[in-house]
Amino acid sequence: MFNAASRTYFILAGAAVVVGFGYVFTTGDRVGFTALVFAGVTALALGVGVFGFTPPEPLPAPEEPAEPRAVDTTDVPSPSAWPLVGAVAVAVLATGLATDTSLIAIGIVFGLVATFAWFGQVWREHPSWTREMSERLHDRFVVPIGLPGTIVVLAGIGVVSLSRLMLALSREAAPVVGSIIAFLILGGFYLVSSRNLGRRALTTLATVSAGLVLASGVAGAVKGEREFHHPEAEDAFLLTAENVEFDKDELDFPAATKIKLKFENHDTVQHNFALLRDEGSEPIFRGPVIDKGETVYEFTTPEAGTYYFQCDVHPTQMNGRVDVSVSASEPPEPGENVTTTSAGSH
Ligand SMILES: [Cu+2]
Repeated sequence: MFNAASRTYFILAGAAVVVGFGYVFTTGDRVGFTALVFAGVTALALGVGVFGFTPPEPLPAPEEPAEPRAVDTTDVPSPSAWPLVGAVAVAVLATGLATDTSLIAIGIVFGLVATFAWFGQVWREHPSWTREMSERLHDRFVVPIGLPGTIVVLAGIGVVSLSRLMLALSREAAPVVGSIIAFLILGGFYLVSSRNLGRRALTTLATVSAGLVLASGVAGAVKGEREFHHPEAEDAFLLTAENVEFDKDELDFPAATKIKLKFENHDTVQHNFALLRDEGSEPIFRGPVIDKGETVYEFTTPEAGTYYFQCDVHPTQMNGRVDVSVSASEPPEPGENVTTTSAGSH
């Protein structure tokens, strides 16, 4: 029924979507856009729920007050924490869609757990539920499947979250934070094993730690990964193809040396690099043709001398001279490879 609550949710949903589109067109930031659209979809779902499940607004009171009626309360469900877990699942899923695929999986797992647990609670509260059924379910499902499954899922969430956190930290900070977390885990186990903590305290502790791990993982995923040195690109000679041209018309290689040539193709057409004795002769080394992207060619240079290089796809447009000499310098320093800065580009 249309009432104040459902109207509010529908208005919120529309506003979130409009603001989301305005936001993405002005800033180009897709993370905020996804979050706003998800907020809108959630508000829409809540609005539909309220619309479908609330009774019509009461009619104006009649002249004579009606006889008070006894209200049947047997079917009212008891309070449950599972809708809250479901909300967390939706939030994680939304963050995952905007940032990181692994978070999508975590959100889906959380959502499934919340759904089944919620249904389970409703089932157990039904009058037909007996103690005998409870024990059978416990023996045949909870202990052999539910418990190990939950442990594996929780451990997996912890591992993924921690890996996102570690990838976002700098190379210097990661071992420190890792050690602190390891000591915290050890300390936690020591507390649990040495003291007689109540079940409720343990549950609270586990929930808070899981929440912290997940939150730091989400924060790490949003922050992005630090840049890494790619060992195969280190000490490599560089050659770039753009607009059907090489960026160099002369290459200097050391003689009779195994070298790496990092080849970047910025075009949508295919290119390669081939080393020839002379124009038109059989290639000494022929690199596989690549699409847009990059590759690292590895080959051993010939004896000192002057050689020729070309792209086999465009031999007349893309070619140059290769000087192979005994005294040729080492490859240039890869200037842009910085190891420790974080890439907070999202
Ligand atoms: Cu080419």
